[in-house]
Amino acid sequence: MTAYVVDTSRSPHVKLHPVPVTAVRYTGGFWRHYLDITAERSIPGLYRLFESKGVVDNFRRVSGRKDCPRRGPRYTDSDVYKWMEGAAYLLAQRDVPEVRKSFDGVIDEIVAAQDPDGYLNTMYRDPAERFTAYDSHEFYCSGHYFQAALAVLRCLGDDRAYQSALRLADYLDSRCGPKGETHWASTHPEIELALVELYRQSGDRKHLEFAQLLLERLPYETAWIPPSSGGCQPLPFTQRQTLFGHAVRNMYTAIGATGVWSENGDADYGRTIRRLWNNLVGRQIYITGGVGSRYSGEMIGPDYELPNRLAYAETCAAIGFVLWAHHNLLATGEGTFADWLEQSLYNGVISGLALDGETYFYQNPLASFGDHRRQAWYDTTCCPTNMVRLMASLPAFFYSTDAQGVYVHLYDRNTLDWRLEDGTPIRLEQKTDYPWDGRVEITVNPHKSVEFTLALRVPHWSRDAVIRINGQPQGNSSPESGYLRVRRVWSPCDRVELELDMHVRAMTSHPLVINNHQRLAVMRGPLVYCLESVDQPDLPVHQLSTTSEDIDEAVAEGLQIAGCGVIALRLAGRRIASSDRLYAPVAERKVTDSPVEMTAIPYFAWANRGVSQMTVWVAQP
Ligand code: FUB
Ligand code: ZN
Repeated sequence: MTAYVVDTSRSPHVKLHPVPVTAVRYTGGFWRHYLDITAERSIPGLYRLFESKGVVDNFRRVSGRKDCPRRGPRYTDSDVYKWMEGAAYLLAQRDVPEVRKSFDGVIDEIVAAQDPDGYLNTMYRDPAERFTAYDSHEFYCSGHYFQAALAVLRCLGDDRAYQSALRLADYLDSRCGPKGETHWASTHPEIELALVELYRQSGDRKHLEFAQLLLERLPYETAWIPPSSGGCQPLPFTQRQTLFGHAVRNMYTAIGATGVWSENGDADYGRTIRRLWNNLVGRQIYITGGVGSRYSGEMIGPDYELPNRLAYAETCAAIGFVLWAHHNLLATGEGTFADWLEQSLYNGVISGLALDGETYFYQNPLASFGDHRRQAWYDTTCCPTNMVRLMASLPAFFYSTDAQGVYVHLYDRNTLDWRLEDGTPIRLEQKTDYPWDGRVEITVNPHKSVEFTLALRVPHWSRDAVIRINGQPQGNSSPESGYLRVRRVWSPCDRVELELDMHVRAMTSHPLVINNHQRLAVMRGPLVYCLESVDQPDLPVHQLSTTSEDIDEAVAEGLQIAGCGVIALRLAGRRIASSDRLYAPVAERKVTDSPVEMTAIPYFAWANRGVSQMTVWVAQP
């Protein structure tokens, strides 16, 4: 069994093949911190909360092991499944006895709650209730169960959940699939992407056909959820012109569609995926990689509607975007997908998790007046459980292979132990202080000399990239589709040095993003920066301005935030002040700004030092 998160290793219409989560071992660096807090705090902590909130008891109630009322929203089974998926990735990498115990127990509780006909859901207990309730989330929960079961099988070789997932899939297919009599649509998508992955494991084409059917089937009118109330557009996937409506549902739909495209190469799917992606990254996404501008309907709004303080930007939506980017990257091999994956991951995703791993954001606004803080638990706790499964599976996102060699998509300290596609074993050792520093050193260690291509991603923001091999600068090679490709005979201990340009960038928005009119944001490498009140105690962050010249002169300096070292930026600016009248004719307005020094910190690290105000977009004078 190979511990793949997404197994495109035999998909006919993909450019890149995945590496398993167990092939990459962190040796320090940025992401090891996230794996550590996930292992030590988030995963065990969430399980304890599940028990105290009765979420696992829901399964015990169904199996008759406990007499108790059902608790939590109708989709809360999915939280246990996402936790189980994350725990499987974690346990494949390290032993955490408390997690192992809960994990073994919870699989047993879930399997015991499955009905003899294969149906599994703790909410709808009377068979007559199945596939009748408005926005029931039965497919959504089932999809998360399939994903969890695959992770348990692939990471740990334990097939208890997988066998039960196959029984559930058979049941759903016989009732609601192409030959079933129940027309039940996937109003909260998720099952589509999971069915594609189930097909990849089982080889049974019916799972893929069911996924495609659900991407094209619409609910009956009475079951329709309008976008403004948390639904997607009333159109089959390939007829959608832009992403509009519930952000998470749209992201999961899109991942399922890329999965179908990767398997059958359907050109309509390919065109739609590109159209929707281009519009999303060209007109609808936050600079943080957050997705979803409106609280109402938790939705992606129209083009250029990107409020800052009222951004919804649900953590699950950013995670969904990262997963979609990853699927698109595997399908196409194009670096732009890895660039966006990285931008969202380092900003709008991990802002969702406190640096101590104990609390989570549900919404990730780009400005706050001090009214936004992370919580350990939400009644709808989709974001925390999504976060832990992503953090535990992240090692699988760093590298992939094709017939020519190995791709390096993300930079951090780690070791890859894997093989070329002809079976030759290969080890890469990465050393870097990325994202704080743009120097990356990779030691290539094949067992014996072997020719292959090493493709190193050069992010779009790096104006220059210098590459040296065994100390020798390489000529003017420019990146192709985002990657510098070095083909040679590699020998044990060959050393590659890559230097990315980490200059501080002053960023603007398209002028139609009216909330950011006359405002600048600061980026360095993949990181978006923000001003947080904690760092400028005497200055109100919403009354500061800066210029692109000030940003060009910003000075990087180390800062500790909640015990974690980050690079902060010291930059010059102004405190906005004016003659007192709220409204005045233009000619009478006197502006009396005074110069100040301010400190910007990485956006992901805000709200870790108590209640604070914050802004990403800073006024220009
Ligand atoms: O409906 C299940 C989850 O709850 C959605 O994915 C989130 O947006 C939240 O509404
Ligand atoms: Zn969520």
